[in-house]
Amino acid sequence: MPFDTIHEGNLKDYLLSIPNLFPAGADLVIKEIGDGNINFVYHVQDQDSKQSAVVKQAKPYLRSSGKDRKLTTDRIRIESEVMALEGDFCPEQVPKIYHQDLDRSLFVMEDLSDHQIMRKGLIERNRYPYFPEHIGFFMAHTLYKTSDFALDAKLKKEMQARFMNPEMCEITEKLVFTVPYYDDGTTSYTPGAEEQGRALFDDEPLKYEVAALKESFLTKAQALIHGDLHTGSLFVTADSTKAIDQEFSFYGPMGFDVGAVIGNLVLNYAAQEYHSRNEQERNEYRTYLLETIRDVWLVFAREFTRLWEEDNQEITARAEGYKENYLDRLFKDSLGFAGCKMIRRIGRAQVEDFTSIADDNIRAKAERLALRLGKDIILQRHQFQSIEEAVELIEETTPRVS
Ligand code: SR1
Ligand code: MG
Repeated sequence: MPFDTIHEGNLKDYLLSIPNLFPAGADLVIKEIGDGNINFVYHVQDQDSKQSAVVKQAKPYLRSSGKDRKLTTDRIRIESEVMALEGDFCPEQVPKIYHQDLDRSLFVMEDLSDHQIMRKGLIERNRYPYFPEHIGFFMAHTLYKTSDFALDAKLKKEMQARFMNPEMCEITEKLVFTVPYYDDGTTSYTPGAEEQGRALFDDEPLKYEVAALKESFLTKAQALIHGDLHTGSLFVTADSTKAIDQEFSFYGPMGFDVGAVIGNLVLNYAAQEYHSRNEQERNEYRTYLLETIRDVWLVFAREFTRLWEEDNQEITARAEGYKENYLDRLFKDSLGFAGCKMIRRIGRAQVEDFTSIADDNIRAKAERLALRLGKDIILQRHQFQSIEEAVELIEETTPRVS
């Protein structure tokens, strides 16, 4: 069966032909559940045993743009291999993989229906007390353990070659670092946020900083990064966190993952302009988000430091002050990328935190706040000595945006 013939109608026979996946003759009910831009995702459940799984298939094009927008199916190999590797480091933080079929560009994984996409959970103002521990641990282990500090330099370069991901990187290079700052006529803004959005095209100090951050994304092969670790790529419950959607993974700057998590928490902070029902609720939830941002960084830095001290293969990394300097640069990179990840979501590639805002005036105010915070974080990050200083900037700037 050629891979492009897989669809809701014939997936059942395909799945039943895979040994040890479902019981022979199982009564499988299949539903397409994917609402992402890129791939096709199906939920499968055996009606008798209630056993379930999720199938993800990459077609040779971008789902949201149709067959004319070609896109390599190698992304499914990268996603499933990175997910498996991350599962070796952090088994609690990724879905289990049951089956991989690269001829059909698909894999079958654990069903996480008992989890919720974190972006939706934050919109509902849910709290996730274990999230900083989970995500800080996940990022420290996946990033450190694929870096030159943990791997032999030749093995690391082999990994780098295995996870080259030029077509997916190109999407990020364009949408995160270029489109928001260079008018190509494709970006439209919410009325009321247009002036601030378009002002980016002429903001030379900001464009200078973003150029340096893009250079870092293009050239800094520090670790095998997730590459798209926003709150829509995280499945959560009150006490569980799982990272999905590793299709953008490649050897890049560690701060891009840390920044994605921080930046998307700040986006939700801005969108609480609407999602909180009154000022007290807004203040309380925003305080929770800021504490979460602080703890994400602190747990990440603690765990990364512990891994470095326990096992660093790179003898030159023992030079006095080098570890502290590395972490400081990583901190500032993370903040810079956080700002870029915020700004890119206002205008072209929008997210539900804002699209779900029914009142145009409030949405515009929330978007102006997101743009301002993204810009200030990028420009001021060099001065920050601690995550608390970045959090203070967010707190102080918020009332100034009307
Ligand atoms: C065309 S894909 C748009 C965005 O969705 C993904 O989650 C990535 O963030 C990508 O930039
Ligand atoms: Mg995705």
